[in-house]
Amino acid sequence: MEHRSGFVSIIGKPNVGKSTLMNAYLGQKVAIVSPKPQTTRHKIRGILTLPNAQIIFVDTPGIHNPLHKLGEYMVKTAISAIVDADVVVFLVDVSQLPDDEDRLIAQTLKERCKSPVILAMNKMDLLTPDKVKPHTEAYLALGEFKDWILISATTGDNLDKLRDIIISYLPPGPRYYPEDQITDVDERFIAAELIREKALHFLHQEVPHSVAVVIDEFKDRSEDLSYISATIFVEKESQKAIVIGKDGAMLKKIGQAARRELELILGRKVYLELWVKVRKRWRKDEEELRRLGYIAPKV
Ligand SMILES: Nc1nc2c(ncn2[C@@H]2O[C@H](COP(=O)(O)OP(=O)(O)OP(=O)(O)O)[C@@H](O)[C@H]2O)c(=O)[nH]1
Ligand SMILES: [Mg+2]
Repeated sequence: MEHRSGFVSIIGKPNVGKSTLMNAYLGQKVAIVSPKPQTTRHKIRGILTLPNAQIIFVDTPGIHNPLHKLGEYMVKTAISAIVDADVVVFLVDVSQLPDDEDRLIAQTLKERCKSPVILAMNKMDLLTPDKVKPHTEAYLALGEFKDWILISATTGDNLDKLRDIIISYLPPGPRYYPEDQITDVDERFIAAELIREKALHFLHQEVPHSVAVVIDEFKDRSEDLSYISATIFVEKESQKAIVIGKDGAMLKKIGQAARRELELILGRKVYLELWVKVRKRWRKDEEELRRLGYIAPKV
């Protein structure tokens, strides 16, 4: 069979499992995951190389009604991934009925997407039998889809079938990336994201959403030891106190968890130093956003 390749954007509202799905296909955590919505903030490519095809997945921020400039950046980023895609996977949480955000995305796809759209109904492991029919029908009514399937990104159910459907809609093409490359992001990005993931995990309410992480220094001290210094930015002094915790206990927890996982991913020892700083209302400030690495694509 002819070799196929292309960009497959995973589009959906926050928290439906887009990053979990991409990681499942790659067999490795490339994009961070959390039970809190609006975890992913950037486009992240994950490359799946098979004998007959190369799928370049593009994980995207959840599309939502933005409340601040960071949210606007995230939605623009996701929409730019719709425009650039060869195939779009519209991911929904089938354990719930569609809501306004799902309808907004379906409408956006209708207006802006020229490529085939596959509806993937995720979290089927949470779907009770009585809800299968009403829920699948409600999602199918949202738009025109080339194909649709029920999946579970966490149990792996039907992921092979979805992969084959995706490949059947990819154009013929070469391998764009070497077969051993699984992402386009570098170790600095992964380190910053993992620190943010642990902050999301340990912090609550508004605090995790106010966190941005910047790597200040990333040096290989020897073949088996890296030195990483990073700053966690928050929006208020009160949040800074929470992130540091009593006698630095919270910062220590975040640092230890991040270091452990970084060592696994990088395959070497990591010396991690964390700092906490306040950048007042950075999520609402264009200039601050740019400084923190959120540079909006044109769409
Ligand atoms: N039960 C169940 N949980 C899932 C499934 N897929 C993802 N999850 C969980 O759903 C939550 C959100 O997953 P993410 O992958 O971070 O969701 P996302 O769509 O990338 O979210 P944003 O980045 O915020 O847009 C996590 O707690 C996942 O473990 C699934 O198939 N079944
Ligand atoms: Mg995500």
